[in-house]
Amino acid sequence: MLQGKTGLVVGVANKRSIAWAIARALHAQGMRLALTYQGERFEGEVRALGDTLPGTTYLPLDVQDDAQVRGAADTVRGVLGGLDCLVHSIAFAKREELGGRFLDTSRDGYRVAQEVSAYSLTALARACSPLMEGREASIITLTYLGGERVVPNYNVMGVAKAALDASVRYLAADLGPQGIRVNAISAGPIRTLSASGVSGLRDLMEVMGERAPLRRNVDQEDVAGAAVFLASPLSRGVTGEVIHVDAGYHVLGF
Ligand code: NAP
Ligand code: 1JT
Repeated sequence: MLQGKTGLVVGVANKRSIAWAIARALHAQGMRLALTYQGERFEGEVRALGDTLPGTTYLPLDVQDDAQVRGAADTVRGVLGGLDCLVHSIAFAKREELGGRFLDTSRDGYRVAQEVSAYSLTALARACSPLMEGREASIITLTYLGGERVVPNYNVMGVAKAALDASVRYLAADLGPQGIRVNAISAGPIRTLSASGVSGLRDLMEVMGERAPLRRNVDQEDVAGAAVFLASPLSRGVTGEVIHVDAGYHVLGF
């Protein structure tokens, strides 16, 4: 379904990363990929994973560095030519902000969560959009219910996800005329590096699995399926949307 298309996937840290499941699923449909790694610390891990997907290229990207964002787009132009798909699967907040009261969020904790988790989508979309023009391209980001409703402990990340969700709508309006679609996948809780060590996540997942309409939790492959849909022409009429891949949990009002 994605033969001859190219994709830039941002947010692979290890084999449990949602971005890694998405990369595998896009590659399985024929997409040629560029994967990014944040600093040399993660280069080996990302290359070891990516080398199982023939044709993959690698580039360093810390989204807090404008020069690296521009550099990533330049590298993609050089290596892949144009770009059909951008997957944004990154978020960051200081551990001490993911607990206690949102009321106690520090100025710096608020700034860094917004910068890495929300502003980075706009920065990447701006850098990559010239490579995406006239190709029915697709931008996909990952969000969480904590941006729409109060989820205990999610705190400053919830406010960052609310900004991310709104950014999807404004970017969809800006980039629609160039044929570029922008959508988010709202995933249910999944045990990944980011989610590990988050207090209360185990209980939250247990409750979700029992109460969600599908009576189960979701995994990385569930999310990857929706990403293939959003990357493919099957979703050509969809933009500015948040698709919930959460076993239906978000529809509950009790
Ligand atoms: P993950 O494997 O830890 O992925 C998070 C990624 O963000 C890592 O690759 C991390 O890179 C990257 N990152 C953080 N700061 C960065 C920066 N300054 N520059 C570049 N990359 C940076 O966890 P994940 O669960 O797959 O998270 C992916 C996305 O899914 C996030 O947006 C998250 O909010 C969202 N999501 C997750 C869940 C869940 O329950 N797991 C649910 C809904 C939505 P390094 O590790 O190299 O720092
Ligand atoms: C980050 C972290 C972003 C954990 C994340 C995330 N997006 C989803 N999760 C999982 C999660 C986290 C909490 C939660 C429910 C789900 C941690 C590092 C920073 C970025 O609370 C109930 C806290």
